[in-house]
Amino acid sequence: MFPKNFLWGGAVAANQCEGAYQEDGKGLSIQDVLPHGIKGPRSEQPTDDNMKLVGIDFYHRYKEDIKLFAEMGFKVFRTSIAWSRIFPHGDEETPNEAGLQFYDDLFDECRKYGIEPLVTLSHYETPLYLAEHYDGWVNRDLIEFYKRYVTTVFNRYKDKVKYWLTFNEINSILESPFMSGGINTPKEKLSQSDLYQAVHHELVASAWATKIGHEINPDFQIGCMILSMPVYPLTADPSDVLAAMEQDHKNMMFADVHVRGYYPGYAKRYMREHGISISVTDEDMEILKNTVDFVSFSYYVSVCATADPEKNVRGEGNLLGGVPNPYLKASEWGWQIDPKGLRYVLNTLWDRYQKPLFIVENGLGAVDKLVQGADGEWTVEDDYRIQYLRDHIEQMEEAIKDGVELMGYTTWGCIDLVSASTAELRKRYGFIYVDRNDDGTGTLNRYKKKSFYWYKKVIESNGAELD
Ligand code: BGP
Repeated sequence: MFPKNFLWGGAVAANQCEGAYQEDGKGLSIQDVLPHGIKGPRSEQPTDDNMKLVGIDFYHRYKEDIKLFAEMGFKVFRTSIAWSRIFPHGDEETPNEAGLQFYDDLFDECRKYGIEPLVTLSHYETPLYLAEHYDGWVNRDLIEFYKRYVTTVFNRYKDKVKYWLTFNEINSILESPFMSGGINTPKEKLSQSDLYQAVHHELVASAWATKIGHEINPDFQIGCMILSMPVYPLTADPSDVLAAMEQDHKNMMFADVHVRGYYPGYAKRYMREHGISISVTDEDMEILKNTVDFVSFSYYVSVCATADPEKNVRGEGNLLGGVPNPYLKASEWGWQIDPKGLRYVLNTLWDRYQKPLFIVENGLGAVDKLVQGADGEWTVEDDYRIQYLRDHIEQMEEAIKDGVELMGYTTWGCIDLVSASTAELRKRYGFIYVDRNDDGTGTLNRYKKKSFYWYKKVIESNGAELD
């Protein structure tokens, strides 16, 4: 049984759906020069083959889309604020009023239907200027710029938004320094010390956001957001078990600092033994003690780890990868599907922290086919998506029975949008089909998929009816 006030809903990110990349004073973000996601080189300038420049035109069509979310019964809608709409370069003293107004209107529209906004402050969309002129989060100055930005939006939306996330999938910076941390230095030239310095700056900035947010409105609920990915030992060999533990530590460090307020011993050891030296001030250590109200995470895949170098091959997967699991099937993009892993993650995080948990991303990226139904309406028969989501919701319910405190569930890409990793539109996650293709064609019209009606029933019955 799901708790009475369970927050059912869906999630998107500004850069993957809004488009309007130069409208109303918006500055460029790093996404505007990433036409191929993390799979290809960045461009010097925005180019027409970059599907994010138009996205799904959410900037102009959000009213129509929120209405559809309301029709499904959403209690919560997760989106991000594009930092470069508010501070176009990121280092200005004063914000861009037109950018602020857009989010006022968007949050008002959500509230009109009783939908609670859940807002990510930084979702892979650092202003490009900060990347090019400061090397992104490697530079300590970004802490001040971020503080100014979050103070501005917290003050502005303090009566409209209650739930906030500081950085999307903060641990992904280890794998994708440019997309996740706005770090311009090419990955192969970036030293581990600089990388971990950037990590530290983000962790400090995140704690600042929690402190500032609670001062502005004590009712704010502020969470961290981790890319969660269970790491299983490939075999029962104790060396594999330890390899799994060590790989897991790299990710858990981020949640540990957010929840406990200090670096765990294993992280200090890792840095020591890898010649990583970072500068940390006394003030930083104090600020880190501002811990989060809840722990949110994305969940798509699990991976395996092994101590045997010959078996240590990397499979496909959500930004951070690992050794494929021989027991699991994969999506069309090679992401291994593991609903039981969700119950495992929920239990692990709950046992570790005893903090409320929030699943803020989960879903299946698939190729969809628009067909005409018996009633003449265009739709997508996405039974595979329904199956995927049902299997995961069942495991959420198991975890709740285990005693886990779960606040809510926002499926990823509740409306089709541009993929983060591949920048494709044909990798669709939505309950709502958007007629837009990777060659830039399409009417941008919206169509309800079969899963739209299914999810509506799930929400209506508070998770009791999953068939
Ligand atoms: C997460 C990101 C999202 C989202 C999702 C699906 O890593 O937080 O922004 O896109 O994964 O990934 P993709 O779009 O690559 O299929």
